Amino acid sequence: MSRPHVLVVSKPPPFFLEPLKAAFVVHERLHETDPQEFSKLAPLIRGIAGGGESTVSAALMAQLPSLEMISIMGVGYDGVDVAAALKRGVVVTHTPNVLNDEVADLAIGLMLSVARRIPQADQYVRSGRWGIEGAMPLTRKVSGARLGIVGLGRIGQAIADRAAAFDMSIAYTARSAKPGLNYPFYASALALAAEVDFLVVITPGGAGTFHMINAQVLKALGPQGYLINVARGSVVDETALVEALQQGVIAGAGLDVFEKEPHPLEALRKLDNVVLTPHMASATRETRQAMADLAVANLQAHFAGRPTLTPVPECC
Ligand code: NAP
Ligand code: 8YV
Repeated sequence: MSRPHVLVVSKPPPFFLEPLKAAFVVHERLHETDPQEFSKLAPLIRGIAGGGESTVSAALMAQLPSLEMISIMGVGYDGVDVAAALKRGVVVTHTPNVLNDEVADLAIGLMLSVARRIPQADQYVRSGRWGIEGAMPLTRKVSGARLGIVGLGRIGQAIADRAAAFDMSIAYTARSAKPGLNYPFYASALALAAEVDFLVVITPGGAGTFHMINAQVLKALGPQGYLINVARGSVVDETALVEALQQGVIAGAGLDVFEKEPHPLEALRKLDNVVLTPHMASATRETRQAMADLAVANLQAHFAGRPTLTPVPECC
């Protein structure tokens, strides 16, 4: 049987691209690189493969009459118009769970980095300031502090598990309370922010969470409070965040994601009370390999007539 044609909409790492090429006829970003050729081949394309930050619009899907499935290498799929896909019976898959540890590790890493000023301490030693000025100013204790988690899903729970080992008290907000989990639930990010020292954001992006962390929430977090965002840039009003950081409304922020990637606001990049990482929470060789394997396995299952392993839930 002939190999199914798959349009790749991201710039995939070799360990994702190579198995795709072995199993399918791959068209790498043909819709962008050669629209004329793309319109000729579009009727043949049965699958789309992309990453967590990929955009798969209803307009793109409309050009693909044979499209059957979209496989995302990432747990977030806010760039995919899932409603449009499901409406025409296109299956959408993602890669949940295999990256929980990695993203939770980075959330804790950012929390420690910003509170203990690890990047600044590194610079202090490298630049020779230690030898000239003596000890660095004191930093902020993390162990035993109050942690608020915005989004207690798969990754949120992995963050809570790690924070428990730091003797942190844990509270959370989500769309609904989790009866099986013994942490206090707050009905909103605003109510939660007022009660914690560290607010970690780990919800999906998209319309439902757009600018959920706004000026009011930051004010509630307060001048001793830290914001950590490992979710999506869209969840935080970045302009309000910059203002809060500049004016001491909050103490600091650790950010892996930004409203405009890969070009975060210059004002944010200039601040001393932030630690910034380039959307790399899942980016270890081990975890990206596991994500790629799952994304390929989903495509293979579908085209072999089997159910996919990790379809996105139909509800959200
Ligand atoms: P998940 O298991 O679906 O958990 C999402 C959590 O967010 C759930 O607790 C959910 O509440 C909550 N939530 C959803 N919409 C909400 C809203 N409007 N208000 C309040 N809470 C809301 O997802 P996950 O696997 O933990 O992943 C979470 C997200 O992390 C991904 O979607 C992705 O955007 C991001 N992420 C980022 C990176 C990175 O590289 N920085 C890597 C991986 C993932 P309910 O439980 O009540 O539904
Ligand atoms: C990756 C992510 O940046 O899983 C997600 O939602 O944001 C990250 O793991 C990306 O998806 C890699 O393709």
